[in-house]
Order: sequence, then C-alpha cells, then structure tokens
Amino acid sequence: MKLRKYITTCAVVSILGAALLAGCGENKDKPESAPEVSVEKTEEPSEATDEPEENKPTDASEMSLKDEYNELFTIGVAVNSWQLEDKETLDVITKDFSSFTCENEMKPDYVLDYEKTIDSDDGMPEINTENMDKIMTMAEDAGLKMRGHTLVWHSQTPEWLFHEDYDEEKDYVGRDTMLERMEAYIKKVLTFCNEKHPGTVYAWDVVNEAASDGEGLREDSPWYITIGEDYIEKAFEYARKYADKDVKLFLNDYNTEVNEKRKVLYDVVVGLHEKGLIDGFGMQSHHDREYFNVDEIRTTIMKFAQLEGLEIQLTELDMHYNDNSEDAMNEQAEAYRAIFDTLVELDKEGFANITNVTFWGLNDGTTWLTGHKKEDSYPLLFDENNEAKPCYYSIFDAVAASDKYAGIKKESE
Ligand code: 9MR
Repeated sequence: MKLRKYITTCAVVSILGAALLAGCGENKDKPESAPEVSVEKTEEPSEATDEPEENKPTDASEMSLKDEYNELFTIGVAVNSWQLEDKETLDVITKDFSSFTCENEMKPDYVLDYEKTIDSDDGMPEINTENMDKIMTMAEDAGLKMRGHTLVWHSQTPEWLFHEDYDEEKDYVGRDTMLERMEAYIKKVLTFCNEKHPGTVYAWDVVNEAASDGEGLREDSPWYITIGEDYIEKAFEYARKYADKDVKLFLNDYNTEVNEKRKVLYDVVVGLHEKGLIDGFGMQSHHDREYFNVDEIRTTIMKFAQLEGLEIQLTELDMHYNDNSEDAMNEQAEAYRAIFDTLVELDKEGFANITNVTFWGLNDGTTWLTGHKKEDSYPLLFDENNEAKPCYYSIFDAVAASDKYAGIKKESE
C-alpha cells in the first residue's frame, strides 16, 4: 500500500499557495486588459478543508481524480492505442480519467490515406478510418469520451496534401483547390465520427498551433501559404458545418501564457467568436520547472474568459523536471497544486468556464518530453510504474480545499 507521502510533507498549502508561487516567478508580460479579481474571504477556511481527515483516503488506489473533480471539469489523458489495449494500463486510465486524447493517432498524418486519395473518383483527399474506428470502439467499451486532436495543423500533416496531383515534386495547389480539399477532409473525418460513433468525440482541436513563436500567425504553415490568413476561419466554418451540434470546436496552442502569443490568439478567437464559429480555447500547458509562472496562467484564463460562453480547457498539461529527487517532486507537486488551485477557484466561482484538463501522457515512462528534451523528464502524475507521485496527491488537495473559494466575488459585484 502506497501511503500518501505528499500530504505529510506539504500538508498545508493554502489558497495563497498560488499567489506565493506566482510571486517567485517573473510576471513580465501581464496583459492590461485582463480583469482584476478581488479575493474577499467571507469566512475563515475550516481546518477540515486543509488538513487530512482520519477517514480521507490516503492511498492512490482508493482515489479517483475524475470523481473528485466531477462537479468542476472532466479530467483526461493523452494515450496511444497500445495503452488502451493493455488491460492493466486501461484500468489505470479509467480509474482517474473520463476522457482521452490520441497522442498521435487522430492527426492528419495518421488519418489521411495517400493510396486511396490518388485513386479517388472526385480527386479529393480520402481518409483511412480503420484505426480511428478501433480506438473509438475501445473508448466506448471503456466508458471514455474523447478530445479529437487535430484537424488542421502545420505539423504531422502529409506534405502531398498541398501539392498538385498530390505530388510533392509539383507546385502547391491554389487557394480554391486547397479549400475544396480542406472541406472534403474535414467533412469525411467529422461525418465518420457522427455516423459511426456519435457522442464519443466531444471536442475537436480544429486548428492547432496557428500562432508563431514571434509575433503574428505562423505564416510558413502550408495551410497559410496555400489558402491565406483566413484558413483558420475556413477550417472552423467547415468544422461547424459537418460536426454534430454537441461537438465543441477549439483553437489550441502552446505558450498561451506568453503575452505576445496570447494577444495574437485572443484576436483570432474574438473574430471566430463573433461569428459563432468557436466554442473553446485550448491552452496546451506544456510547463517547465525553469519558466513556470502560475500568474500568467491565471492571466490567460481571465483574458479568454471575457468572451461569453467560451470554454477553456488545459489540453496537454505536463511539467518538465529533469530531476526526480524527493525535493524536486515535492516542488513539482506544489506547482501543480498552484495550477489546480487557480483552476478550481476560477471555475467554481464562475469567472471562467473551464470544462476539461487533459494530461499529456499517462506516466513518466511514456512522456514525449524525454525524447524532445534529450534528457530524462518526470513531468506527469505517475512514475514509470504507474505509482502516484506527490503531484497526484497535491491535485486532490486543491479540490478538497475548494470550499475556501466560497465568498470570492468579482470586483463589480
Ligand atoms: O506527444 C506527441 C509526440 O509523440 C509526437 O512525436 C509529436 C510530434 O510533433 O507530437 C506530440 O504531441 C504534440 C501535440 O500533438 C501538439 N502539441 C505539442 C505536443 C508535444 O509535442
């Protein structure tokens, strides 16, 4: 039995934890337009919300993140089909998560089918639904819902899609042809989901990573080059046309806590929101010990939450640590706690419509970050043996302490 180590070492992390942690980081670029929130506590938090109770489960095997966060938002995880196929791993997934995202297998590279496309009667892109079908059936059997990731992206998309006769040696096609191809592709994917697996995918990252790392949009995306700046709006237009009415359409990006990028993405979302084409904004949330700043996370959420009804999801949450010593993992637990304190507070009091938080990977043994950073990374809730880490427990503490937020009021109230 794995005892709840975190609670003994870092038991009392109060509502001020987020603020304290934010104070440790730089707040270089807070946007001026983000509404301010005043925290007015009407009553002192009871001890029971802060301290572990005698009868509170202290063993991860008796705990469930999805149940604990049930009233606030759903909790998801990015996985690959081999993890769903492995009974032991599936049990780990279904205990804590109610939703998953395919880490790769629903990306255009995996879904678009070159052989079928070059043989197609109407010259439009064709998709291979076999693997999607298998995964969505496994999701249904396991009682899991899915985030669809992703339809339109500059990366993990076959280069042939953009060329005349689907031949990379030839020129890019013109705008009209590319729009036809985009519509046909989006239509096929979404129609398959609607007809074969209605209700399983509840949200799609319609456009992923549209903003550049500098200023403005990513102009070197083949979508941008072939169609022009309005490829984003067109993608949402087609997604709206073919998605089931309950499926939520998202713009998704990373570094959404960086001021320049936040501004660019906000303008895009405002334009789509005015036209009724978007339902949500996805903050990927790939954090790093070195740059972590919870204040900027709050600022981004508050900024986008100004848009009426807009859902906000943390779609790819992880936190790079290259050190898994006890001290480092306890520090990571506090950082995760600060994020969840912020989410719980903003969601619970109605400042933001946060609807899902998805971790980008199940455990430290399968994270994309180890390959990407070229050093070991320990960014997730579970270690390589699926043992819960301190951050797993600290996230429970955030929701357990959420009664404290009763009484927080908007300044205008
Ligand atoms: O985790 C994914 C990794 O297995 C792939 O090799 C990589 C290829 O780009 O994509 C990773 O997932 C990315 C996601 O689709 C979009 N946001 C950034 C994620 C991490 O790179």
